[in-house]
Amino acid sequence: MKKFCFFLCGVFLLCAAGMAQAADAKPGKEMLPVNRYKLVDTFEVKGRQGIAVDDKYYYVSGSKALYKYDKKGNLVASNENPFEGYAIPSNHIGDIDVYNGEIFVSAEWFEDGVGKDIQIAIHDAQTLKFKRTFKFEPESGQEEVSGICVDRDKRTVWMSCWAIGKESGLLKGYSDRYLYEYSLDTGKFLRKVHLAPSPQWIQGVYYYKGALYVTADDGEADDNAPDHLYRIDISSDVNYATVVMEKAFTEVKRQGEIEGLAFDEKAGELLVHFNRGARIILGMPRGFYPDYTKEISEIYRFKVKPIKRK
Ligand SMILES: [Ca+2]
Ligand SMILES: [Ca+2]
Repeated sequence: MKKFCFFLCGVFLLCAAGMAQAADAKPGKEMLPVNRYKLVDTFEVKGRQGIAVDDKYYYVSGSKALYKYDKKGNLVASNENPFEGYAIPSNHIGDIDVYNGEIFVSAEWFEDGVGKDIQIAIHDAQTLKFKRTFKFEPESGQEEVSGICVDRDKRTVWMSCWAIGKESGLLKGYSDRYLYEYSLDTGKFLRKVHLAPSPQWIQGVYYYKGALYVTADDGEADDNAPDHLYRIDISSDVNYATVVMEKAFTEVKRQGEIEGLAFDEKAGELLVHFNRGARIILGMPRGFYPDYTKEISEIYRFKVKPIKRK
């Protein structure tokens, strides 16, 4: 009995020491934000989905349209019939990217929170017209697409997912837990990366300086809760990745729906697309909040400043 008591005391002391150590432990550098983001300004756009940027222009996607703005915010081109030439009917465009004169469009048929028939379409950045298709691999298991981006260093294409599809039989209303990677040159599906933890309602994905960044519409507008930017380390070739919260968007004019994102490397800016004013149910606008008679879509520009840590 005595021996057993000593054993219990020993176990208790070991646990207490372990807990004290855990309480003292500080998160490693890799679990902290790498940048500060200072709001520069905002400008209103047509289109409620995504944002892409090259040296001269901003590109904005609506659910059924593509728009092009100069860097002063003037509309210079639009394509309000973007699905012309698509092989399968489509009614929804998510976040977009532009690379080497081509716009990468993630498209699908989207209804009441469920997506199907994912298509990756490449549009000409000059005319905004459909140019060619980038093959989607159904074996990847991806059932919905909310955003697409190009990893300029590794020459791969990444896709994000907003919700788990109806087919999976899993809990609807949560983001898929994966990001999906393809070869830019061959179009071959390479891997899916499991996110830990997985942000809820991912709206866009962008590659910037060795990491992926995703925007998540995880703040409930009715509770005035902010949405977030997360950073994902994809430097190794494994099929899982750690997710770090990079920023909470507390400075928006009214909490609403975060959408796509892009980094303007030349200007050193983060661009984030936000919608406000409309009530969103299952990913679709249904009526307005008081004081709003229409939904307002805006691009927020933030100056990016790297945080120096020892
Ligand atoms: Ca979206
Ligand atoms: Ca939100």
